[in-house]
Amino acid sequence: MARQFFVGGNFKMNPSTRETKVALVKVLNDAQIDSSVEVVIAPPALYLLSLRDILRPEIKVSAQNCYFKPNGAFTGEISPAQLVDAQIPYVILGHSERRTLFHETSELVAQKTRAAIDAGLSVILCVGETLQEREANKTAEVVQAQLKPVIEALTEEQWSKVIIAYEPVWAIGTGKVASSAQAQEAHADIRAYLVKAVSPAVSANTRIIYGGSVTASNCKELAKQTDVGWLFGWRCFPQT
Ligand code: 3PY
Repeated sequence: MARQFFVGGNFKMNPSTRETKVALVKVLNDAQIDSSVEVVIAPPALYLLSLRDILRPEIKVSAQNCYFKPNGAFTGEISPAQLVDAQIPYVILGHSERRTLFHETSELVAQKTRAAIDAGLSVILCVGETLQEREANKTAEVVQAQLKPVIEALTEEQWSKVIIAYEPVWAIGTGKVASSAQAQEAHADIRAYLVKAVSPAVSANTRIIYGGSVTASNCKELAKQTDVGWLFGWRCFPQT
């Protein structure tokens, strides 16, 4: 099965005005998009519904996070069932900003991933190592430890709903980008791990994208190596 090329945009906690949002939507709605590419943008929760309604239909909308419970007394959280009910097809889980700033463990990320997929969402699952871990040659070990609880939580069939985003922490918000060779090596290690830990079919079919300081100028080179797409952070969008 050919893996569909994926381009995602993670807005993080941006934009901060409605005018900026409107300008951004215009850019996206006017853009030339190859019909073979899946395009997904992840705005703050506040804008999910309005963007879903004003973006052209082939651009999908993703939440940036969700909880694992379907409803209840969880102030500030959104449930997978609520996202599905609002016709939001994707959620980003395990972003390094959530792992570090909000202390999300890999076990919690796995629990959320399972709940999201059970509810009917697709998940952009972020993994990646810190600079210290890379320098200690621990990239594969760290990424595998992040993936392991997810592997334990999901059935083999559920992997068709997962896109793995390899996002080295040292390349998030720093302007430092992994070289295409570094990204390719990490992606190849993830695929090799999936062969052993899940199955050869899941390894072959799962999309693995790169995120971390991707820009219009470096994305072509990254795409040549990694074959499956990228996730842009907010700073790469036109910030009018
Ligand atoms: C970045 O590019 O900074 C990201 O965090 C993408 O998710």
